Amino acid sequence: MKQYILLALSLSAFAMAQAQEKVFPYELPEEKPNRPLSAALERNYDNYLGARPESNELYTQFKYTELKGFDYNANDGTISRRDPSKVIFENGKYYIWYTHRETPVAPVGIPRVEESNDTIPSADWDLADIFYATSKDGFTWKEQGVAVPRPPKPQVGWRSVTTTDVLKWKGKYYLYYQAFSEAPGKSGGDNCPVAVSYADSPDGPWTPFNKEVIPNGAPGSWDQFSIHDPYPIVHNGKIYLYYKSDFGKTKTKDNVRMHGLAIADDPLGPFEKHPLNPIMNSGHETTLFPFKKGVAAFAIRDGNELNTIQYAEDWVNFEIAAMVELMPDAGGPFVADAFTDTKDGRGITWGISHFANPTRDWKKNHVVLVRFDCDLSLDVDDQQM
Ligand code: AAL
Repeated sequence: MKQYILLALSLSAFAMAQAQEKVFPYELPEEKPNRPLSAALERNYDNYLGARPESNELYTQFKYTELKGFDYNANDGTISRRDPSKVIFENGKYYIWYTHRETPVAPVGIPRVEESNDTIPSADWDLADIFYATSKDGFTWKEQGVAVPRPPKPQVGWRSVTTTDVLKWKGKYYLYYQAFSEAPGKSGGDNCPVAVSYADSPDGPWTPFNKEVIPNGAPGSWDQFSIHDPYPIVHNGKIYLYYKSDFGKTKTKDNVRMHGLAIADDPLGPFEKHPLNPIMNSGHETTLFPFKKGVAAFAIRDGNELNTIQYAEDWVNFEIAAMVELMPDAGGPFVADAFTDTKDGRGITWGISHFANPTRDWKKNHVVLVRFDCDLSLDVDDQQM
């Protein structure tokens, strides 16, 4: 009799557990449950690429590693390297291009126009040239020197050329960059259009096109003060160049940053700004890569949707795909399929980014390049990071 009672009790406990599991499962189901859901749970299934961060292909954590091979004058602030391009692999090695400043003193504050002159920079990216470096393994780099120097006055960019990114198109190479014809901050914002130089080899020599290739917007438009962080990718047989601009009266006040898109059939233009610009409501520097049919973008540091990775299947209308932390500043990823016009982007696992003011001393203010690793590849499994 006692045995029957025990059996009955354990059967009913089992049945209760089963029933409960249907309502409060211990494992979060990957598929959307077929029952009324709270707004938060609806969103969890409708808005993200996976029900848990671990199953969301655009979720990752980031790991950082110091680079070897760069000399920073004992980090005294007189040498800065920042805003790296995406990484490309050519001639058996990796290449990056970046902003290189070497000045007698560091810029104090961001930006300090009153104290700047022909040799004292107003900002970390003032009085800079575009340098490049190569590496066999992505950790140890050899600085190869200048790729694009600032041109003589009054050519566009005579004051500073910065924040470059690379395009490979029909066997030629193109570097797009911010071209300053006055010290950053002088007219409030950065006030720079985009210029371009081209070469037959990633080792140069680079020929400047000597014209603005993407001009600032008309007065009153969202991108009237600057076209920052130009970032080209090949899509649908065209050049999709993403960029960032600042709305705001000054560099430090009321500033809102968003992303825009300009499209061209030819690397030297004309570039047509997308009618839906701005196409991302957040983000600082531009980091994007083909992903499946669409494009994925980092929303770094600024805006309502900061610290997210976003996805646009049509390359224009971005949605939040994942929330992340400790994102790379100014990330320049190694994007193997950036220029192949892929319809099945494979994602990224590493790149170069920057850390600002590593000594935490404004008198030694400068920026250093670092490596980041992440797990945003469709070909590499989670365990490899
Ligand atoms: C960066 C970029 C652009 C800005 C400045 C230098 O991180 O957004 O390049 O002009 O800051």
